[in-house]
Amino acid sequence: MADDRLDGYVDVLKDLYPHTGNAWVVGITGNPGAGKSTLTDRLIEHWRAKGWRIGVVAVDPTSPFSGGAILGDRIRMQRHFEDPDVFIRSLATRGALGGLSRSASDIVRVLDAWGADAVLVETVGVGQDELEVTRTAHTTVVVMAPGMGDGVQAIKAGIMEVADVFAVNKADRDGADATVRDLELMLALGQGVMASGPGHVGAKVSGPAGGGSEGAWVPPIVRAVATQGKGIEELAGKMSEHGAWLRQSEQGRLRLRQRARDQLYNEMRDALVEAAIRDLGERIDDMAGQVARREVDPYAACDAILEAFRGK
Ligand SMILES: Nc1nc2c(ncn2[C@@H]2O[C@H](COP(=O)(O)OP(=O)(O)O)[C@@H](O)[C@H]2O)c(=O)[nH]1
Ligand SMILES: [Mg+2]
Repeated sequence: MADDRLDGYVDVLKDLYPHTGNAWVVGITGNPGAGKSTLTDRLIEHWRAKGWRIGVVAVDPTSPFSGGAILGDRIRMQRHFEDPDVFIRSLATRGALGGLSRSASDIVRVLDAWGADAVLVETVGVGQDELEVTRTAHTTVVVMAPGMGDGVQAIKAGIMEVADVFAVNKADRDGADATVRDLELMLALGQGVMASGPGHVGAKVSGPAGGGSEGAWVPPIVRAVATQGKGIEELAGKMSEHGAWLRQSEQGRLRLRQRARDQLYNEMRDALVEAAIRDLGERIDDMAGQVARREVDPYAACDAILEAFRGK
């Protein structure tokens, strides 16, 4: 129901809110086929063994009609469906009011209130909407796999930005070393380490820079073979380190504040548009007609609507 944003449901979210704030929200993103669902399944297994309660939101708008990818996700995580302490929700529809990220973050809140210790959000790292979804996460893992055009060139700039941990999955295949090297190089360039020579690269690319809790976070790179459960322990460990960094370091806390602000902006954007439509619906329709006839440009139309809305 949260993904439909039915009437009255904001009230439900409000009631739930005091019960939220305990879940660690983890984003798992990357190209289709990289192994996100298989890794998610392994991470569920890993954390269930510690007695954690787990929520999963699988967002895959790439196949809204066939449901193909979602079906695949379900199969990948099937063994956890019977477990009462694992709740898995698929979200395939694009174009819901407020978009995917709002729907996803609403469901995350519901799972948080349900008592999840961790909520995993699996999302395809392709479009803006999907990247937006990862902004709801505390810790985001970008999953790459060798030999599927996942070379560094193929990494969207936006994806680099959201990565807290890199998982180079399918390390049983040729090319994993090259993928790791490419990533290390790219991270080094991003950190400006190249200025002091490539010899520093290896040292830099692991955990919080400088070892102190106040430093910037440098995304570690973990190799994994999700199908064999290899590298999961290390991956989960690095993810936990990131979670701790968020809570304990100055920069981490700053990130948490930015995340809260982003979420507020999202909520405001939707609420403001809805309020304007409620108050000025006809006027906006009229403006849209004028824009369609090219009697007015959309910028001027927007200014006029804002003006009218402010005057309310
Ligand atoms: N060889 C190999 N195949 C894997 C590995 N992890 C996943 N796969 C396979 O890759 C395919 C896509 O995996 P899936 O988890 O659905 O990827 P997603 O689209 O990113 O969620 C499936 O056939 C998996 O069995 C791995 O570590 N090694
Ligand atoms: Mg998947």
